[in-house]
Amino acid sequence: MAYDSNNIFARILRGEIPCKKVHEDDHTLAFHDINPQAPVHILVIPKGAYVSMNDFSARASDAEIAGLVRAVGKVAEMAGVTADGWRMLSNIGENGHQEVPHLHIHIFGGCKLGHMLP
Ligand code: DGP
Repeated sequence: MAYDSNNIFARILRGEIPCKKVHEDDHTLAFHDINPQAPVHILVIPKGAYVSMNDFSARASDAEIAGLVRAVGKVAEMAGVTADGWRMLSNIGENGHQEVPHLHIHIFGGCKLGHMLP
């Protein structure tokens, strides 16, 4: 799937749409989900133009991959969920119910999360 540079997260990255920012560094931006599904629900996105883990895993540089993983860990720590446990999730494509076609990692926490089975 080709990257659509007008997707909502691309527009957030360009500052065209506001977000409740949690963290930003060279490779990533993290912000609160507009429709939280848990007391903590934060999205971490790479700044690069990647649709999903499909192309990120294939095309991203080692620095971008490390940057995203480090940012997810840092944001979880900042959100105060590491001691009690949390969940990271990335929906991919149609079967994965991905709505926004820019790679994003969901961070859920702050309560006992339900089991997630297909
Ligand atoms: P999904 O693509 O299904 O993994 O989920 C997309 C998530 O993005 C969904 O939880 C809602 C969130 N979202 C959609 N539009 C916006 C927006 O404009 N701002 C923020 N902060 N979150 C959004």
